[in-house]
Amino acid sequence: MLTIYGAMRSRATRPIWLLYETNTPFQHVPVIQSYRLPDAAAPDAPFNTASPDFLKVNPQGLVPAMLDGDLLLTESLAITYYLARKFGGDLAPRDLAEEGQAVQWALLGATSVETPGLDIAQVHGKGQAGTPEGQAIIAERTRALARPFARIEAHLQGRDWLMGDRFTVADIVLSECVRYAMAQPGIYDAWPALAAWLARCHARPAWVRMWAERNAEPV
Ligand SMILES: N[C@@H](CCC(=O)N[C@@H](CS)C(=O)NCC(=O)O)C(=O)O
Repeated sequence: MLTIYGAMRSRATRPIWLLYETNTPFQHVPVIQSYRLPDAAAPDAPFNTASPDFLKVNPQGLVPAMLDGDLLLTESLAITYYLARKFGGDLAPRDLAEEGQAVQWALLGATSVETPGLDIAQVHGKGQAGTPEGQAIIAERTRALARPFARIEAHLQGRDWLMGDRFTVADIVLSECVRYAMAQPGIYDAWPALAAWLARCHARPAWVRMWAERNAEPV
């Protein structure tokens, strides 16, 4: 059976959201990041990214990972695109132009949005947003987000979704990167079309389901 490895508080949310959109059955193995555990090697530690049995699946020790029959995929964006192609119907690119756009939005998310967004999320997660150090990180990362956000904002003028006048896998993978910064009040204020698009993504029942499960998982 199709298996997704990865706790809900990880990039596993990307393929899982896609699978919820498509009502695709799968086995979920909620492998937790080893750094979230006090002692990942303890005999009673939960299945984690440093567990020998998980390293047999992904020697890189990262989640998500996917097994579909004999096919192992790592990298959340590759997994999500594969699943869109296999199960997604119109969620997948329809032609070569959409293929190019889909890859473009995924790479923009991975290379320009994800890291600054995660840094902002971490500052908030550690309760450091009010400290001078935290504020400096947030200010710098907010500046880094301005250029990719400007690109998304311009593209979304007069559009509800990133490509093809329909919700697609591109919206899933990019919005999952864009949301990392959402703990920062006002972060999207300069980008109203981006903010409205993110709200549309977050109104999807499959995202709401994924998010509830993600929030139910202990930090
Ligand atoms: N580029 C990879 C990044 C994977 C990654 O960093 N996963 C994190 C959780 S979101 C992880 O497994 N960390 C465990 C560790 O660093 O030990 C992807 O998109 O799948």
